[in-house]
Amino acid sequence: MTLNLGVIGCGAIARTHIDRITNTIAGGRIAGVFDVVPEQSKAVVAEYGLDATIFDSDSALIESSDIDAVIVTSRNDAHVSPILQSIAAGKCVFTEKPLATTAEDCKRIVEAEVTAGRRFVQVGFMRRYDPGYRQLKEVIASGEIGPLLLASCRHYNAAPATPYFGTENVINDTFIHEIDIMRFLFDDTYTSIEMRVGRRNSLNPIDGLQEPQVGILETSGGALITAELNINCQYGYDIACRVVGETGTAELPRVPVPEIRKGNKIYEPITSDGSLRFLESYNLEFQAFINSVTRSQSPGQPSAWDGYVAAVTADAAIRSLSTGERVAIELDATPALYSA
Ligand code: NAD
Ligand code: ISE
Repeated sequence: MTLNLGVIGCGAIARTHIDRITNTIAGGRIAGVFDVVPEQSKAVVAEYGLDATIFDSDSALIESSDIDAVIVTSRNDAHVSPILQSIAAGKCVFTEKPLATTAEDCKRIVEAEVTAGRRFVQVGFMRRYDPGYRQLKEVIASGEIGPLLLASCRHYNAAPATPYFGTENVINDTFIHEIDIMRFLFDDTYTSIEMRVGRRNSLNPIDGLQEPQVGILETSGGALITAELNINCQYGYDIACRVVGETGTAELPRVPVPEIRKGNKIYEPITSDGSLRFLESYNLEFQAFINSVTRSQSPGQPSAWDGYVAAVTADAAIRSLSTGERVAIELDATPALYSA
């Protein structure tokens, strides 16, 4: 069986997902597309030679009997409505991160699933599928480095993802990846977060965008996780993570690239394109989504609950940025739907 997928939001990341579903992974095809800018929908159909309907609204796509499941790749602040509509229509939905830009909106999605009595949503925290992070998780779970004490993360982008990137987006668009993956690695909840802003990079092109930022997360077990968020680093898409246990440390493996020797230098190239850095992770997360939905199962992890927890943490981080203080993180009790 081939799963007929409908894409809502046909921008940069949608193109990469349409490409992987059409040309790389198995079991799905793009059967419909919608974008508020009609030229965007037309362009992806032409670029990828799709046999797909161009819908004139997200509702028409979601309700169409030709669409089995939905992919939401619109901008961050446009995710909630198509996700809620998909749940109401009884269709599974893969949404890019963040689930929504506030915890309040994420909670509406969680409540819709709880009322429906099943999970429909998979959130695009693709690092959970990254082979490097998976290896790190295995090292931690094996007990080889002992109980975790500390972690440090680097999340650098060569330049901001959009011309309208704001100070809060450093948290709810960028840092949100570490917020999710470190909770996954530590297998623990967060109790507090503190944010600081560093000296402005003179090459930062956006007025009012306050970064680089540093975040300090504390887990309920008392471990501390620091993250450097630097989205004007100029030189490439650079992700690093080191965890420190009681008897040793473990680091995210570097991406294997050729070592170049030239002009009295030895160096390794680094891409500025995040969709290349995490290529395999995106392929694996989509294959997991397609496989589970095809088998009439709820989609795989990360769930809407994971999206909600990340948003509660991001909201607290944004409050810390404005108050300059450490902010406590408080979660609702986990509904039974997400505890398995
Ligand atoms: P983009 O600006 O290139 O594309 C967004 C598209 O959404 C545009 O074509 C826009 O016209 C369309 N759009 C806006 N509002 C819409 C609406 N209400 N309904 C339908 N379409 C609408 O942005 P992008 O870089 O492709 O990012 C899209 C999403 O993917 C964001 O949520 C972003 O956070 C996420 N993303 C995730 C990763 C990752 O690593 N997982 C990487 C990049 C982007
Ligand atoms: C973008 O939306 C992503 O999700 C990338 O992985 C991240 O590095 C970048 O900062 C975001 O803008």
